[in-house]
Amino acid sequence: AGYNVAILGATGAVGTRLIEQLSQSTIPVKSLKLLASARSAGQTRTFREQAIVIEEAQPASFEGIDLVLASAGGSVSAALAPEAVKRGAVVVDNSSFWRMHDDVPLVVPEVNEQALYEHHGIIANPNCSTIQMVVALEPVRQAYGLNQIIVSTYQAASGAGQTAWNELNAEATQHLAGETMTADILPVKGAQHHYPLAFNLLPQIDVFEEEDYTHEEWKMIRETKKIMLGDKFSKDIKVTGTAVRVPIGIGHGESIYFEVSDAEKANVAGIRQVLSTADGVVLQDDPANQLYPQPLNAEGKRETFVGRIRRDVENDGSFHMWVVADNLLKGAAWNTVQIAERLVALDLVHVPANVTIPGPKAE
Ligand code: A2P
Ligand code: 11C
Repeated sequence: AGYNVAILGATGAVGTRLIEQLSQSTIPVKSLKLLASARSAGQTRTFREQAIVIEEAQPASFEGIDLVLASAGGSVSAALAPEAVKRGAVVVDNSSFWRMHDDVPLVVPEVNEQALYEHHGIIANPNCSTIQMVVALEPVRQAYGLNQIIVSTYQAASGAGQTAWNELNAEATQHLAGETMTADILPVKGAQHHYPLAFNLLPQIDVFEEEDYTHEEWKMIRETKKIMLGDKFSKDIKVTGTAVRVPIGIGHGESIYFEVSDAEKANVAGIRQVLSTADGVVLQDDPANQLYPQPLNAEGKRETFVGRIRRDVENDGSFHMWVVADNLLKGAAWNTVQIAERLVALDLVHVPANVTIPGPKAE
């Protein structure tokens, strides 16, 4: 009994944690295949005390595989996820490539697990900053309704991958040694200009798109609507925000302003009560004792931490909160493995007969 599992992108910042989270999960793993680029083929990684040799990912790698956990970037997922599905594997994908496809559920188990029943072989894991926001806000929406969300993010360097995180550390060392900081990656690979992140803040995550919003900001808008409302263009909740890169390694922070629908019923004590029992949430909200979420304390944890809940003193029915999570765990590897655990529990680890396998189509 058990599943033949493959991890695609097994050497990356997220892939490394996929191996770890899978080893700690309840999923019965019959065999595990570790896939990456040709550059890593031949290296080994350990899973449940067993050494596994990394192989170069190719379409044929997915023969006999039941479940793929992927985090190798959009272009790799675009090419290889349909190849895996064709061979009968269900793919849980971390890249942004499939998220907005109509046949691809975009899932945060605490919020919209039921969307898993609609899968056609590929399930998308949302963007890290979206995941922690909807984990914190869905219980509020269930209790009081939501009209509007305005978020400002404080995002760690590891969100942009291991190389960006290395760049931040190198810049900090350079600066403290009195040297000029060199930047080649952030704010985004391939951009015309690169700026140091150390001792700095960069109000640009990913490329600029329509209305001068960045791709990260559009992701937070569209993904939030798809996850909470099932429609990426819904107007039922207004969502907007500003995404900022901050000079830390792990742990995204978010300052969230939200307006509830039922202003008469909602108050701070009620919101705290709702969040104190919400799935996947840890309430850390005690100003008198200086208790509030911090990235250093969230690192390595699966939960989303919420604090600084308070009313907006000018707008009735509006509130503020501060939300922190480990972007590589709840934001990526843990949410992916959690989706896989739910697929196993619901007996959904099979490609339904007669479905259209999603063809490559940009998000
Ligand atoms: P590799 O280490 O062999 O390049 P990160 O997001 O931290 O940069 O990690 C990206 C992951 O995607 C790595 O595991 C990387 O493997 C993998 N990857 C990159 N290109 C390919 C490819 N063409 N085929 C398979 N895996 C790839
Ligand atoms: C960041 N949120 O922090 C991005 C990384 O769509 O999965 C996640 C990219 C994604 O840079």
